[in-house]
Amino acid sequence: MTKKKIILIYTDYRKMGTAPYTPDIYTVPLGLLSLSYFLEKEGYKPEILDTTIDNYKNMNLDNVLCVGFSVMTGAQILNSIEIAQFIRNINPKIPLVWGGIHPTLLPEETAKNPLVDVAVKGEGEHTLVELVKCFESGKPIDKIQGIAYKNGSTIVSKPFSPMLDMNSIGILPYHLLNIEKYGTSHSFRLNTSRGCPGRCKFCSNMASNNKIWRGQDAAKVIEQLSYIVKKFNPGQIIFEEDNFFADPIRVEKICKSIIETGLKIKWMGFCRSEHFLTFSRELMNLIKNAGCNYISFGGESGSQKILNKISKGTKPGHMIKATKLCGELGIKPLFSFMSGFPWETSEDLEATLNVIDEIIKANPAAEISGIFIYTPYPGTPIYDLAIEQGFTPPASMEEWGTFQFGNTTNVPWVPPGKLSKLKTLLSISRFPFYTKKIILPPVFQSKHNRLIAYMFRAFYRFLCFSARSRWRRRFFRFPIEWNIYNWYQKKIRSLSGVV
Ligand code: B12
Ligand code: SF4
Repeated sequence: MTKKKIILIYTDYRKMGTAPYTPDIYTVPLGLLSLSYFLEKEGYKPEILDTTIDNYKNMNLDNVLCVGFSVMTGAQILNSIEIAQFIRNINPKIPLVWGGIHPTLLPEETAKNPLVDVAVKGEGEHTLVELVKCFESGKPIDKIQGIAYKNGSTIVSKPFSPMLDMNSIGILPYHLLNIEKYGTSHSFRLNTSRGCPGRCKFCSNMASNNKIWRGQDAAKVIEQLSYIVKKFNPGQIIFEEDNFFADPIRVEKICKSIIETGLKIKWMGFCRSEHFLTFSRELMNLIKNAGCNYISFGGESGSQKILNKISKGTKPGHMIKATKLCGELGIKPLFSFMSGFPWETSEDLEATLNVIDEIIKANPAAEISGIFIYTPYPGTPIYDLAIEQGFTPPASMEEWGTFQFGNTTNVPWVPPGKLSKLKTLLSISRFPFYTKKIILPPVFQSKHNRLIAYMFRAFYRFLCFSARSRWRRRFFRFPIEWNIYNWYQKKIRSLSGVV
C-alpha cells in the first residue's frame, strides 16, 4: 500500500523589517530537509512546501497523513496560522504539527492554539518519525518525548527528547526542493553542528540547546561538502550554525581534509573573537588555506560593562586583535552589534561606535552587518528583566505573530530621543553592508523609468554621503533622509509582495 504524504511547510519570514530590498534571495529550509532525511529513511514520502517561493493554495491535500510547520517567532506564526486554517477548512482531520524555535521556547502556549495538534520541542527528527508512525497506526502519542499537546482541557508537556547524533544525518534530500530557485550556485548553506557552549544572556541557544554543542565528525562534513561541490558547485559555502569553530580539533581535521581531498571551496563560519585568539597560528593558517574567506563574530557591544552584563565573555580588545589577525591571514571579519540593552547608557552606546571605528582602523576590509536593536525573546535569560523593565509580552500566538525583530516597541525602557538614534544607527550601520551593489527594483528597470532609476541612484549616493558624515560627526538627530529611506524600503517590500 502506498504511504500517505507528509507535507512540511516553511512559511514566509520576510516581514521582519530590518533587511533592505533584496529580491529573489531565499534560504534553504535546513531543518525541514533534516526531518525529511529521517522520514525518507523510514520509507515515508515527505514533501516540502516553501511558501517564500510557492503558493500554498496550490497544495494538494489528498491522501495526507499530517502537515508540519517550521516556525520562528514572528511573521512565520501568522503565516502558519493562515495556512493551518486553510488546511482545517478543507480537511479538519489532518493532524497539524508545529516545530521549530518558537514551539521549542513556548511549547505549552503553542499547543493551546486550536490550529496546533502537536507542538514539538527542540530537534524534531526522531520525534516526527514517531509521531508519523502513531498517526499511521492510530496509536496514541502519549509515549512520545519532546512534545506538547492537548488532553481534554489540559496541556501535556513531555520532557525534551535526547539530542540527535549529528553523524546519523546523511546527505540531505535536496531533490525535495526546487533547488535552482535558492541561488545555490552563489552560496550554499549547510549545518554541521548545533548549539553553542556560550551563555550570552540575550540568546535563545541557552533554552533550545542547553549550552550543549555537538558536531558532525570531519569525515561526515567532508562527505557533505564533496557532494555539494560536485552537484551544485557553489561560489560560497556558509556553515549555518551558531559556532562552527567551537571544537578546534574538529576544525583542524576538517581543514586538513578539505586540503587533502583537493576541494576548492570558499567558506564562512561563526566564531567568538576570544575563542579565535586561542587558536595557534598554525591552525589559523590552515583555516585560511582550506578556503575560509569570512569569519562572522558577534561583537554585541563596545562597552565592557554591557559585555559583562550579557555574559558575552568577550572584551573589546579581543575583537580588535581578532580583526587584525584576520587581516594578516587574508580572511574578512564580519561583526554584528546590538543596542538598547536595559543597562545601556549613552557612554556605552558611544563605546560601541568607537569599537566599530577601531575595528575598521585595524582592518579596513572588516565589515559590520549592523547595530541591531535588542529584541527580548522568550526563553532567554534576560527576558524576565525585559518584562520588569516594561516590556509587555505578546499574550497569544496571533500577537507573537506580529512580534518583530528589532522593533522599537520591544525596548520600552529606552527614552524616545534615544530610540530615534538607535533606529538611525541601525539604518546607517546596515546600509554599507547591504548596498555594496545597488539593487534596482524591477519596477525601475524598464526603459521608461530611466529618470526614476537615475534619481534612485543619486539618492543612494546621497545616503552613502549622509551615513559617512553623520557617523564621523556622531550626529543622528533629524534623520529625515533615513526616514524616507525606511519608508521607501517598506513600500518596495510591499510592492514586491513581501509585506
Ligand atoms: C539560518 C537562520 C535564519 C535564516 C532562515 C533559514 C531557514 N530557512 O531556516 C534567515 C536568514 C531567514 C533567518 C532570519 C531570522 N532569524 Co534566524 N536563524 C538562522 C539560524 C542561524 C540557523 C537555522 C537553521 O537552519 N538551523 C539548523 C536546522 C537544522 O535547525 P532548525 O531550523 O532549528 O530545525 C530543527 C528544529 O527546530 C526542529 N524543527 C524545525 N522546524 C520543524 C518543523 C516540524 C514540523 C518539526 C516537527 C520540527 C521542526 O527540527 C529541526 C531539526 O532538528 C538560527 C540559529 C540556530 N542555531 O538555529 C537563527 C535563529 C533561528 N534566527 C533567529 C532570529 C532572531 C532571526 C531573525 C528575527 C533576525 C536575525 N537577526 O536573524 C530573522 C527573522 C525570522 C523571523 N522570526 O521571522 C533566532 C530565533 C529566535 C526566535 N525565537 O525566533 C535564532 C534562534 C538565532 C538565535 N540564536 O537567536 N534566520
Ligand atoms: S556566542 Fe552566539 S550562539 Fe553562542 S550563546 Fe552567544 S550569541 Fe548565542
